[in-house]
Amino acid sequence: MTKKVLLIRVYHKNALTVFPPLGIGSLVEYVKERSTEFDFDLFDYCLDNNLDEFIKTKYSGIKPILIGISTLLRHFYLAIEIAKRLKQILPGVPIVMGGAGPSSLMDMVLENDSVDYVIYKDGEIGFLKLLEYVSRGGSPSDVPSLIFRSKDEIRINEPQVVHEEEIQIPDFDFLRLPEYFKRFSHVMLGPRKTYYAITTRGCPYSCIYCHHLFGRKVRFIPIEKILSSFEKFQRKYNFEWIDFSDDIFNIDEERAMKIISGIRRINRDIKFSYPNGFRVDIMSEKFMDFIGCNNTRFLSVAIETASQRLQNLLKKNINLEKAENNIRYLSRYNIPIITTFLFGLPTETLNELIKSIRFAFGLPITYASFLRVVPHIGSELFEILSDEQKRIIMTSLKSDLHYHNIDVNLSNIPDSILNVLQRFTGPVYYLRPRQIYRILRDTPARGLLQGGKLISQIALGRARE
Ligand code: B12
Ligand code: SF4
Repeated sequence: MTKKVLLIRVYHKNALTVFPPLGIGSLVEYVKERSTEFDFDLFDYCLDNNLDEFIKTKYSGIKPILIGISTLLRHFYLAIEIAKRLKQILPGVPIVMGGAGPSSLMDMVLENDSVDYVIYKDGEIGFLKLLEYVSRGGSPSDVPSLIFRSKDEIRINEPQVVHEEEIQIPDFDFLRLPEYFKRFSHVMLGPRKTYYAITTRGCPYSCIYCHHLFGRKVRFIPIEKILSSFEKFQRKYNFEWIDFSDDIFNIDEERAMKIISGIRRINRDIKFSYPNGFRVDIMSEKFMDFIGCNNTRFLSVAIETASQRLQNLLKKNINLEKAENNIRYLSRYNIPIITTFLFGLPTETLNELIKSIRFAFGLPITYASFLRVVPHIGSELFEILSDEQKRIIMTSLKSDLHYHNIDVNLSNIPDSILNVLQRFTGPVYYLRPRQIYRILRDTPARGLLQGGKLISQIALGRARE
């Protein structure tokens, strides 16, 4: 008899931007490749409403052997509430948490009695071994990447990363992909019939505000696997867009070009978007010409600051001159480009912030985001906070911690000035005739209408991202 496993993807209700839970999808496929013993149910807070009802329907007279909860740090407080509720309605069923949030908090997660286990960083190998352990017995010490209670102490097992050949692509039917077609995965793009791809794990850079979730060695999923999965679902759903959300999709340009060509051989007209980012200062002209001629319809590049001093301090180390030259080069293709800038960086001066704003205003791009830097626990940036600042961040984990409402200012700029600049830079940026013209020129009408509505909501502070 198959053993039931309940998986829960935590997210806010009313979130504007939603994304299929690719992490859960990869875990399930990894286990299914190796065992027919387990049967998975998914409750996805982006799509589903009533957990109690769901459990009543799926688990009358039967219990799952394990509940797995996936959460980002931002939704951790919700994940804990959900775990507490599950302990009431499914008493005795062990609960494991995984994902970027628990991987940052590590053993702190187990300060909550309602969670029994954490699996940190890559989840695949640890998750399969944990399923085997809860269903057949053995020792938790043999489960890689596991954090667990043992008598009076909390034990952290060594992590084990999955080999690049063994990373599985999600079954998008299990993730109910068509229900995501009606939603926004990015504020600027609107609802789209999109296939979601992540083709690598890991990033070689060392930005101090990052979690380095998958380590610094880049693992490349075999191209044939990426293309065959795309082809299979393309036949079924006839996608209009493909999003690549790799940390840095252009880390290996030759490979990136092979993937793009392969996708276009399967669907010539598909539109490409890269919402999670390209590293713009490493692009060659050949690569920029290639993406310029291959249906690129959205490209995100993170600049963060126009101060070279702060680039070095952040260990982002973007070569600003090359970045600017490459953005200007790309602009000949009228690709909608979005760049991000972070406000309130450690030791940032008013002059440096104004330099960043002027830099953003001068770039030939379509969109710019001006966000407050959030020192997330688990990042190097968090370690430079004062005890009081750490306390504020830890307290805000009990509610909502976001780029738009952070109370920690690490810069040398007074709070009042920083807040005013953060609130008004976006609206001033978008209300310039030049910017309105670019948006009209570069963005498809549907995205523009919806994007405009959302930008104004965000500017007025009413929307949640
Ligand atoms: C796509 C994406 C998004 C999507 C949605 C992500 C989601 N999962 O729901 C969108 C665009 C909405 C988004 C938004 C944000 N994101 Co984001 N995002 C990503 C990105 C690029 C890919 C996520 C992904 O699918 N990865 C691939 C899968 C395979 O990995 P995974 O989900 O982590 O799953 C693996 C393990 O974590 C684990 N696992 C996951 N779940 C579970 C559950 C169990 C039970 C177990 C055992 C294991 C397990 O196993 C999986 C396989 O190994 C990551 C960067 C990255 N490389 O992962 C950032 C990342 C997750 N985002 C991050 C951040 C900071 C944000 C924002 C706060 C940024 C913002 N601008 O506001 C928002 C918050 C979301 C919100 N609306 O409130 C951080 C996470 C920080 C943290 N510790 O929580 C990341 C890691 C980026 C980084 N480099 O720091 N994001
Ligand atoms: S480039 Fe992105 S993924 Fe890589 S270290 Fe910096 S923030 Fe993290």
